[in-house]
Order: sequence, then C-alpha cells, then structure tokens
Amino acid sequence: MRKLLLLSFVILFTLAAIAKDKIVYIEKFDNSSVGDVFKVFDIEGDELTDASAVVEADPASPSSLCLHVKTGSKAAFVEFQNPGNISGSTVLKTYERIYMQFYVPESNTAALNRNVVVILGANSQTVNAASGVNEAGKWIPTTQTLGKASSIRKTVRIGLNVKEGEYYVKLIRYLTTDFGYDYNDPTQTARYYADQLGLNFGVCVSPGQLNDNSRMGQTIWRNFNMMVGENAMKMDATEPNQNGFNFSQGDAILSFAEKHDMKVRGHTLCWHSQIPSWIGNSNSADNPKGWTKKQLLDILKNHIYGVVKHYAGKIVEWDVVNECLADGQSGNGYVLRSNSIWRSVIGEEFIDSAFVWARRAADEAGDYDVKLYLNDYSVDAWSGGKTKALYNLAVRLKNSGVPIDGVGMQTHTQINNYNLSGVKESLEKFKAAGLNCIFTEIDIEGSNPISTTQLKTTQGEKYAGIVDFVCSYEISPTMVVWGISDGNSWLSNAATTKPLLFTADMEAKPAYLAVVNKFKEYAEKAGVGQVYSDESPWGESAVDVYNITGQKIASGVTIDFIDNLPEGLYIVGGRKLYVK
Ligand code: 9MR
Repeated sequence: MRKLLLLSFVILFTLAAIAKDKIVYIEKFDNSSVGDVFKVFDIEGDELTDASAVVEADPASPSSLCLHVKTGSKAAFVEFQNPGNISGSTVLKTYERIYMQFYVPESNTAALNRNVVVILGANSQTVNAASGVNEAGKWIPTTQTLGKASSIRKTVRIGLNVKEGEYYVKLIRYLTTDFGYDYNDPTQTARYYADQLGLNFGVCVSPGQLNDNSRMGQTIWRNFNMMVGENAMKMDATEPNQNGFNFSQGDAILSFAEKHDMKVRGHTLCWHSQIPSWIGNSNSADNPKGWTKKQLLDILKNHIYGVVKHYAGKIVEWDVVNECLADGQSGNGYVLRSNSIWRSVIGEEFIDSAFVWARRAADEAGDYDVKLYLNDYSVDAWSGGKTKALYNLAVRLKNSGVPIDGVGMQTHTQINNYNLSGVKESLEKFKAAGLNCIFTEIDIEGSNPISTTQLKTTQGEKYAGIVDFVCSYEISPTMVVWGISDGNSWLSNAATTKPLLFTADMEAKPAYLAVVNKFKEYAEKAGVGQVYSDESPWGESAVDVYNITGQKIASGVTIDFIDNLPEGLYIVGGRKLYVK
C-alpha cells in the first residue's frame, strides 16, 4: 500500500465548515450484507426491472460495503427509507442538505458528468453535473441543499441520471448544523493532525472491539493513532498460571495496530490490582500463599521479563508500576499504598526492581526505545499532595539511577475540578526534573447529568487544554482517553456524566471537535498540510530528493523511491514533504 505523504505546501482546511454538521445517515451499508438488493424506480415512480442496486464490496476499499447500481433503458433511482421512517416534509424541517459519494468505474464511464437526482416526496431535484461526478475510478463526494419536496413520502430516491450506465454509491446522509463529523474524511480526525505532529493520541480498547467492519472498530483506527489494552496486558490476563503466559489478548491489539499503523502502549507490568489468584488477592496486603520476599521478587522478575520480551519492539511505552502511591498525601516525601502484596512482602524496592528489570528485558531484546513510566491517578494539579508525592518518588528513582523515563497522569477527572493551570505547573516541575509527563487514562466527567454548557463548551476546553500540553511540551508526547464512547466507560455514571469524546452511538461530541481543532491549530503552525494517500503531487515525473539539511539523497526518482524512504522530512521536487 502506498505510504502517506504529508505536504507542507498545500493547506486545505475545510474542517471548520464541515465539522459543524450533524450527520444523520440514510444508509451507510454497515448493517447490510453483500448481495442485499434495493428497489429501483424511474423518474415517474414506476418500479424498474431492467436496473439493479445490489450491495457489494467498496471498489476502492474492499473491507467496507457500498451499493452497485446498474441501469438499463431508463435512468434508475434507488429507494431508501428515511431515518426514523420520517416523511419528506419532516426531512425538510429537520435537515438542510443531503450528502453522498459516487464512484464511476473506469470500465464504464457512462455515468460521468450526469446530474445527481434526489427525489424527496413528489418532486425531484438535481445537482449541477459539472461540479459533481466528473472523474472515474475514485469516490466523489456530492452535497446539495434540500428544498423542493412537498409530499409526505417516507422514502427518498437517489441516483445519477444515466441510462445503460453503472456507478457505486455510499455514505448517504442528511446534514443539519449541530455537531458531528465525517469519520471517513481523514482531515476531520484528530489522528490526521496528531500523525503530522508525531504525537500519540490514544484510546483504551478491548480485543472484542477491534472489528474492521464495525463502527466501533472504524472509530478506533480512524480517529486514534495509539491503543492501550483496557485490561488485556494486566497480570491476570498475561500470566494466569505461574510461568504460564497468555499473550492472546495483547497480540490481537498488536495485529490491529499493525494493520492500521497505530502505536501501542503497555498497561501494566506491576499493579496491586488485577493480579492472578495464584499470587494472592488484588487490592490486599495479605500473603495467603506465604511467599518469601525472594520468591515474590523472582515472580515479579519472571513476569516482567516474560511480558516485556514478548512485546519487545512492538510497544512504545510501558506503565511499569501502576498506582503504588497512597491517597490523601501531604506533599512531603511520599507514602506508598498499603493494600498491595508487592509492597507488603517485598517493600518499596519492588518499584526500583520493576523498572530495572523492564529496562534490562527490553535492552536484551534489542528494544532500546521503549519508554518506562510510573503511572497514577489524582496527580494532576501541582497543588495536590499526591502530585507532589508522585514527583518526589519519580525524582528519588531517577536520582538512584533507576531507569524511569517519566510519569503518567491518569487524568480520571471532572470538568469542574480539572485545573489546567495547575496541571501546567506540574508539567513545569517534571520538565525541570528531566522527566516525561504524559496523560494516560483521560476521562472528564460532567455534572450528573452533564449540563448543556459542559457538553457543548467546557468539556471541550478541558480536553483541548490537554492537547495544548502535548503539542507544546516535549516531555508530553502522549494523551490517551480511557474508552471510546460514553457507552464504553468503566465509570458507573458515564451514561449521564458523559466523560469521553464520542456519544454511545459513536457520533463525535463537541469535545472531540475541540480536540481536532486544537491539534489542527498546532499542525498548521508547524507548517504541515494535506495528506496524499494515493496520488503523487508531481505526477509520474522524476524529481530530486534532499534531506532536510539540504543534502541530496537521490536524483531523478519517482514515487516508488519516495514510498520506500524511511519516515521523516524531505525536500522532494522543491517541496517539503513528510514521508510516513
Ligand atoms: O477500565 C478498567 C476496567 O475495565 C477494569 O474493570 C478495572 C479493574 O480494576 O480497571 C479499569 O482500568 C483502570 C486502569 O487499569 C488503572 N487506572 C484506573 C482505571 C479505571 O479503574
């Protein structure tokens, strides 16, 4: 597959205009099967038998479905139910425009430059062909304003005005002007801009969610460039029996990540919770199996070596130790939590040892790049005692020569409590200490229930504030949200406090759009622009390639050469390019 080329010289930002639209699908074929048939009619409303509309694989992206329309002696219009079975007149009151994409095959171009016809009720309306479907072999989006229907039909009929022709159609929907986005358009996603900035924008997942054909799976890979297992790489999952490792869940995440060019972070190697029962009890200092300190250290070492080596080179960050601090700290020194078997049997040195073993295991496997983190919750604003405790412990480890790269602020928080300037103060402290500080498990709850202002404005401000941090602090390359939608959160009140970036039915929330816009603002400042995924901007002509310091790498080469360059910035044919 052709690699993506990021061009700095074309800045085409249509996002702001599009992002305001609320999308209501008429048909996106995600509940269809190949071979499903739709009825077709002529312009007078008589059903046609010499035309067909059959669900098939998308000719440009065979993992999704679309409708293949073939017409005979008359132009044919495919009938779809209006969403919610509402009538044409209600459609007009509720929605402003209709959008769909057409694909005319190169093997039969009769349908090119034909009017797009929409029959909503008794009247039909057409789109000017000149600005419509004028190129074969690619998907062409079309949009038009609704405004002519007068009758009350509960269906809409759509098609290109062509006889003896064929075309494909997909993503048929009405638009209003509330909020929403088009996840099939990469330029409307946070991932598009985070990729350009080299930042990690992640989400926690379970292997069962990673289905390419589901809206969930698509929402994950189209919008995020990093994943972390919500539970898949915890000790009870990876070593359910002593020295009996099970990597199946984590491996499933890695294979999805590889397919969609995403990074994976690892969570977590050593935690007092979700430990397998052969060791002892989660959230408890008890030692029911009577392990000696030496035995438990050996168990921890064997676990860390087994897991880190298995994933070496595939995981970019590990939460080595999770939640080892007690709640309610004063800010002087640090206090470790007591309900942990690691702490009660081994003592504080379990932390030092865990980091040392993680580093050694990775290095022995040739993975010198994986970053090692100390992760905790309620460690956001510098004013919090636990934040200072995290700082004190991380600095103590670093000063002892323990290989720690930084701290993870989980960021399970609330709109009304999350204090961005306080978090900035913490970032400054960690920066001065030479430690990374990343955002690992973000969810930002509203009041219960969330207010309209929170939903539309302040939640987005808090999320965008974190984007601001990751874009402006080098010590902060990662932000990960803890769940995909308000329907997939561990929080018991999520249905009403709505802490995440997508609604339960996977529509983008205003907070998501705020995140996109903030990433976009920084990408624009950095001078990166349009993604080219399938076309060389210089056509087939040969170009010279220089590295960013001006040294010539190659003369007279074509797109294939550029596709195979290592990731990085280049000057190609006189233009700045980011090759990914
Ligand atoms: O979201 C996770 C949930 O599915 C598990 O049931 C729970 C078990 O302890 O862990 C949740 O994730 C936690 C994460 O691993 C560490 N920080 C707090 C997260 C939310 O509880």
